[in-house]
Amino acid sequence: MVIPRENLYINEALKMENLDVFIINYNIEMFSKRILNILLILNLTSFIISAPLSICDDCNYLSPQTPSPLDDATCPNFGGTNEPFIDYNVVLKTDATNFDSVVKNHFEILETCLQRGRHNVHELDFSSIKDNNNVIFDFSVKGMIAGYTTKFTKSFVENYLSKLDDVAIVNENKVIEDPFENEVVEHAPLVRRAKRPVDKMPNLDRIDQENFPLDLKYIYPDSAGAGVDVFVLDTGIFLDHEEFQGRQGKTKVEKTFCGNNLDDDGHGTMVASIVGGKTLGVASNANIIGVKITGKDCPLNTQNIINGITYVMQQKANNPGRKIVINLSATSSDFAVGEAASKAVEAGIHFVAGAGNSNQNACSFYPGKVETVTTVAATKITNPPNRQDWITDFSNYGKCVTLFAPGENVPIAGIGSPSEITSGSGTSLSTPHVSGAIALMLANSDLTPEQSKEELLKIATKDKIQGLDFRKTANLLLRVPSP
Ligand SMILES: [Ca+2]
Repeated sequence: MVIPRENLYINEALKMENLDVFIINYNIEMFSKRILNILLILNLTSFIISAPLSICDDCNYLSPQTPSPLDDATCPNFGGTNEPFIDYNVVLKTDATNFDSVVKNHFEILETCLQRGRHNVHELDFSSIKDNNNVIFDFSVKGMIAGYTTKFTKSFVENYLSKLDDVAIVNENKVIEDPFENEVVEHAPLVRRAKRPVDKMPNLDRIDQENFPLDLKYIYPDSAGAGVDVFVLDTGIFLDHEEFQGRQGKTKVEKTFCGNNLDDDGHGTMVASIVGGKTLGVASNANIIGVKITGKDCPLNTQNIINGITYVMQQKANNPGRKIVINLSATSSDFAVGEAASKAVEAGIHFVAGAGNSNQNACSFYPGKVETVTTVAATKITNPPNRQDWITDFSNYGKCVTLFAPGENVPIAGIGSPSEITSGSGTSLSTPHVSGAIALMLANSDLTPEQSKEELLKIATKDKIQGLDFRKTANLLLRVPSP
């Protein structure tokens, strides 16, 4: 028999010698709890703290377990002077109803207490900042995401900031070691599509047909991604390259979080050339918009990935009608990157991310782990006469992978000269195939991110990829929409 909880309480009480005292305490305790509930509903927690309630011995539950949002009466102690200040990325807990008030309260107190200037990173000219120590880098986008990067001591974060009700994530800003690890770029020049047989580009040839043999054609809708903006969050783009000249779609580097907007690394240029290069690209009429988040002298860190993502969200907020795809070929272990990506998708941005190149479970990396993000692993196409699709040796795998696209020996634009074409391998190169494919879809539709992902899965080539026995992954290979 199940004894109702209240009865059990009373039965136990009956065993006690001083029944009256117990019942009185019990009633006062219940009364106090009710008062507490009412106060919590009214958000009058300051009253609880100041009101002397000594009517019971164990009143711990009356003290809020976490501090309420930054108290504007007194500035918190930001930590001892001996402790180093470290950069943290903070994402606030907001929803549609409380966005403005959370942002206002939190930032006002930060600015007042820290005596630091707050700058909107999406409008900020970073070269104008002389002293990072005294800046709050605000990456909020109204109604979509609220957060910032600034310096705190570790003990302040652990003991105070991380416990605030309005803080969703506070993670140390870490440099991502070797963000494009294991990627190989060959410097043996290839010949351009216009001047050579298509059999030198099996990657494009493969993604428009189900079965081998390759038909030496790459067939796609005539609109070729026109009117769609693919933001390439990367190292910038070598705009003088012939792949980006004379296209219908425009190519530009619109924003940099890393000094000048030149691609001194080559990674962004090769990714952009697969998205929409004139001869090498999947969607040769799409607009390609570079956002530089890393470069030779600018190591990739969480902050810059978030800055890049939220920058694109701001563009979507400015013009909700824009059809926007984000291509992020880098991975991070920081949940904050996943949160930013998730919010971007909620804002209507189609988000395509690389699975990573470490032959591990893709679920270990953000933003690929985020369910609404389209996460791309890499295949290779074996040589004739026995052509097959295989998962590459380096590709990450597992249930967080949405689908595969070619990612080994892919022809790409180089930064050595305006005509340099080389080849490269990595999920960084399979990812832009999918970004281009989504641009092809969006040029002729108004699909939501959820719908474009569904459509990708629907039209994908099924069960052709070899080598998945020990790296269980959905056997789906990119197929671009038919004309
Ligand atoms: Ca073909």
